[in-house]
Amino acid sequence: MKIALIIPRNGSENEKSFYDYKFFSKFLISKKYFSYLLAIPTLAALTPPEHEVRVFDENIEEIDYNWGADLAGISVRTMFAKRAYGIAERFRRQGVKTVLGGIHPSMRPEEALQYCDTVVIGEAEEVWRSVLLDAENGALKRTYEAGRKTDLKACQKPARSVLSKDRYFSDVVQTTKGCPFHCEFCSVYAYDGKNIRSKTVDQVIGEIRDITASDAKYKKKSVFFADDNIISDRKFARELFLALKRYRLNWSCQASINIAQDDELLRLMKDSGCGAVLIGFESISEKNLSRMDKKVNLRLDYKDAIEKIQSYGILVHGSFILGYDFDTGSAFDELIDFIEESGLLMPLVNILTPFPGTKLFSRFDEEGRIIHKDWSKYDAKTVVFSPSCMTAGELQDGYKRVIKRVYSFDSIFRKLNFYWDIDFWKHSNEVDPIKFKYRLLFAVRLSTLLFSFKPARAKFILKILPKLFDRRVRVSTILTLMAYNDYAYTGT
Ligand code: B12
Ligand code: SF4
Repeated sequence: MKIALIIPRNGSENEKSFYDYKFFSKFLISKKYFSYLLAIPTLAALTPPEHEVRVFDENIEEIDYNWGADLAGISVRTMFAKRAYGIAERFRRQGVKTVLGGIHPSMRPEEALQYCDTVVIGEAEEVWRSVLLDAENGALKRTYEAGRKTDLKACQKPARSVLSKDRYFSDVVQTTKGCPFHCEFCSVYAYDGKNIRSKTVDQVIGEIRDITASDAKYKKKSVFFADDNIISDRKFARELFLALKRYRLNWSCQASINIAQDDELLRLMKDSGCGAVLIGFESISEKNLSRMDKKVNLRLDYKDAIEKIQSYGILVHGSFILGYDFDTGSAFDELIDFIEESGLLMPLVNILTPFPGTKLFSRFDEEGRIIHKDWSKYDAKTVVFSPSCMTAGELQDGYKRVIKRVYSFDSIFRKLNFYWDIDFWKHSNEVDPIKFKYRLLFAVRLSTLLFSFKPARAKFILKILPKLFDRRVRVSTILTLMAYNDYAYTGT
C-alpha cells in the first residue's frame, strides 16, 4: 500500500504562537519548523517494508492529495484536531482509508470516528501492523486498542529517514513515558500511565548516533528530549547523561523543579550538553498549586531553584498557567514581577486549557464552565472556559498584558545584558564558538529589519548591533526572543 503519514498544521497560516517559528522562517528566508511529531517516524518504523511511506508535515509543506495514497494515518493533538478532521474528510472523499491516532482521538474516539474510518486508541506499537493488514484485506475495524502499555525496551528506533530533516531546527528523542503525579490539568498520567517506562541507554544512544551521523554537516546537533520529566528515573538519567557526553549535542528537556536539589545530575546534564530545561512552575500561588495537585512544586522556592539550575549554565524556561481558580485580577502583575525579578529569559506563559481526558476537563464540564469545544482554540493562548475570579475577557487581556511586558524589547534587552555580563553561555561559546561569518550574516539580515516601520524593534536592533561581535553573545538567543516579541505584540 501507499501510506501517507500526516502532521496537520498547528494553528492557521496567519496565526502566531510561541511555537510556530514563522518569525524564524521569515528571518532565515527558508520555511523551517521547530520539530516533527515523534509519532510519525515511530509509525514509519512499525510499517513493514513492503509498503511505501510518505510523510506530509503541513507545518513545512502542503499535503499532496493526488499522491495516490491507499491509507492516510494522521497524528492528532487537540489544538489541531479540527484541521486533522478536515484532512481526514478530504482523503475519505477521495476513497482513501483514514486512520486517526494520538492523544485527542484516544480521549474522544466517538467524536473522531465521525470524520475517519478508524481510530487507534492509545499507543500504536502493538496494533499498527494489524491495522495495515486489515486495511489491505478491506476489513478495517472502527477502533483498535492495545491491551497493554508498550514495553519501550522492546521498541524499534523511530525511522527518522522518512522526514525532511533539514526543515527542522531540532530532533526529538523520547527516553521515558509515564508520570506518577496527577496534576489536574494534565493528560499524561491518564494517557501514558502512572508507571515510568524507559528505553535502555543503548537504545537512546542508537537514536543519537543515527541523528548525529545523518547530519554530519551540522557541527552540533540540537536535540529535544520529549520526556515529561527527564529525571523521573534518576538512575537511568544518570547513566544516560554519562553516555551522552561524547556526542557533542546541544540538548534541552523538560524536568520537575526538584532537579534543583540534585547537584550531581545538574553537573552531568551540563557536561553532556544540556543548554536549557523547561520547568512547569505553573503558578506562583500556593493555593492554585494545591488545587492543581502539583505537590512537587510546593516544597521549593522558585527563585532559589532557578538560581541553582542556572548556576550550572543551564537556562530555565519557566512555564506558567494563568487563569486557575484562585487567580484574581492581581495575578497578572504578580507574575510579571516574579518573571522580571527572577530574570527568566524565555518564560512560557499559557492560558489554562481544559484538555479532554483531564480531571480539569471533567470538573469544568460538570460545573458548566466550558464555553465551547472549538478545538482549534484549545491552544493555551485563548480562553475557552469561564474563570472563577474574573471574566474570560479579563483573563484574555491579562494574558496579553503579561506576554507584552515580559517580551517587551526593554525587558529583553535588560535581561540579555544580565546574562552577557555573567558570561552565561561561556561553556557553549567555548565548545561551539559562533563563526565571525555567521555573526556578520546575522547583523546584515538584522539591519534589513530596521526599515520595517516598527520603531521599538528598530531601536532594539540599533542597541543590539554593536553587541553582535562580542564572543559572549549567542545570536540564536536573540532571534528566539525577537520571535517571542513578535508574537506578543501581534495585533497591537
Ligand atoms: C514533546 C512535547 C512538547 C514539545 C513539542 C515537541 C514536538 N514536536 O512534539 C513542546 C515542549 C514544544 C510542547 C509544547 C506544547 N505542548 Co506538548 N508535549 C510534549 C510531550 C511531552 C511529548 C510528545 C511526544 O513526542 N511523545 C512521543 C510520541 C511517540 O508519542 P505520541 O505522540 O503520543 O504518539 C503515540 C500515540 O499517541 C500514538 N499515535 C500518535 N499519533 C498517531 C497517529 C496514528 C495514525 C496512530 C495509529 C497512532 C498514533 O502512537 C504513538 C506511538 O506510541 C507530550 C506529553 C506526552 N507524554 O506525550 C506533551 C503534550 C503533547 N503537549 C501538550 C500541550 C498542551 C502542549 C502546549 C500547549 C504547552 C502546554 N501548556 O503544555 C504546547 C503547545 C505547542 C504547540 N502549539 O504545538 C499536551 C497535549 C494535550 C492534547 N490533548 O492535545 C500533552 C499531551 C501534554 C499534556 N500536558 O497533557 N510539547
Ligand atoms: S504536569 Fe508534569 S508532573 Fe503533572 S501529571 Fe503532567 S507530566 Fe506529571
